[in-house]
Amino acid sequence: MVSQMMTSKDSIVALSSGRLPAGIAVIRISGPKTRFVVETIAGSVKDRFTTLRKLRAPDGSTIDHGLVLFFPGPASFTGEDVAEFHVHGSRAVAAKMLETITGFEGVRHAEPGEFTRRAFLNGKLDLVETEAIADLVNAETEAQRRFAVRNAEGAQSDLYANWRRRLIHARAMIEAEIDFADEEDVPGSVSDAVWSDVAAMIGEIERHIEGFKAAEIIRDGFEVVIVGAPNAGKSSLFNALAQREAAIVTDEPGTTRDLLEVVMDLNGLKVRIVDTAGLRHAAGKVESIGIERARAKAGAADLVLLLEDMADPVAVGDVPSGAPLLRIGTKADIAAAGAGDYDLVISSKDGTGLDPLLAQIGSRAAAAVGGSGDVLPSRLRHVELLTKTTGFLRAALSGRSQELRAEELRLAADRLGRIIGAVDVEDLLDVIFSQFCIGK
Ligand SMILES: Nc1nc2c(ncn2[C@@H]2O[C@H](COP(=O)(O)OP(=O)(O)O)[C@@H](O)[C@H]2O)c(=O)[nH]1
Ligand SMILES: [Mg+2]
Repeated sequence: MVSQMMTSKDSIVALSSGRLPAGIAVIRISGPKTRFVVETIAGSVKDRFTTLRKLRAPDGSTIDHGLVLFFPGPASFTGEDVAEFHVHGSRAVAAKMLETITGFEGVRHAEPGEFTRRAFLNGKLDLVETEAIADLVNAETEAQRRFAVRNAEGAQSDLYANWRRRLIHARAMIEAEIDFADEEDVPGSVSDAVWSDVAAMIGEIERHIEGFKAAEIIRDGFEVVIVGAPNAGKSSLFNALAQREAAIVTDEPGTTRDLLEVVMDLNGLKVRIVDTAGLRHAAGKVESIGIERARAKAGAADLVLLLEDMADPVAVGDVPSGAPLLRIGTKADIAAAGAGDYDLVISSKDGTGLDPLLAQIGSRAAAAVGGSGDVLPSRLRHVELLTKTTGFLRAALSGRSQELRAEELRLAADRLGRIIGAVDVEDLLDVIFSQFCIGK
């Protein structure tokens, strides 16, 4: 909370671009000292224009030549005066720039997420939008980028703000009815319409909450778990998909004892492939733990690949899984054709069937994340508050008096307000902004 109190006075500076050395480093500064720092280092520059300047330390020596941009507040990212210096991306230049700038009275290094935090505190972004910016900065796949950019533009916030407006309106109608209850001609149909809208909203919110699973898959990846008997060819498939020797392959049963994971990008979706210990009974202590882990992993997977050596099929019994399961016959290069009942037949050795398998995984992953235009809750935080919202809405529907029911509506709207940061979120800020890197 100390940083909170320093916020309005201090100017902050950070290296906002990535790891050095790089072609260019971007050093960003925000706060009341910004203009003075820019004018001292680069001379005066035209607002919002890019200017190439010699950048000088206060002792007059040249630090570098670079581009300077100055954005006067409040029309800037943080809402304060903001400047950027684009300099040569060496560690020495960046270090000298940071040292020089923090040498000014009232300027210090920024904390993680502090630029964005100021943007939030100055009303430039709501909380959901700041979270989306964190996601955008961290996006690795095309699906993550699309999802994050839509929310950074306000798609998710708009949804919550609309629900909240509807609830505030509903409560106003109910309170009006309470106030005018004595009068003869208050139409009962007003509150009927309000309560049917509230009931509809519960359904809308619950459908939206169901989308969290899809959001998790976009963010954390679609998890594909490979299971089967020892020597079924699991690690060989895993390596073929990873396109490297990530797992040890031998003809000795029980080689893989722990979970191994590779991350792939399939058509812009993050997919995690997990190799597991072979399922069998006669196993030593370490291997048994591995088998337990394999079963647990399969139980929580988004897709299970059950491998069977077509040349030497071994039954593995039940595979615990709530997820769809693909039965895959392996070692097609040495097994007789048409050996059994499989969804797909592969050979990790000669590559047979691997493209169709990848296509299957890709289309199942795409189906799991649903339509690309859906607005989804992007954080567990949102789901928790949405669940509380529907709880209050249900209480409102069944409340004993109009007064109590209006109060439940207030509590519900308040929870939606907490999601976007419209009400009382001081306690959430440190948690949320700790997700950011320095310089953002
Ligand atoms: N001919 C052939 N042998 C395979 C194939 N996949 C795996 N193997 C062999 O089967 C044995 C067990 O493979 P591995 O991937 O370690 O099986 P895991 O125990 O299920 O992980 C090794 O000797 C592999 O070389 C395949 O597609 N064709
Ligand atoms: Mg293995």
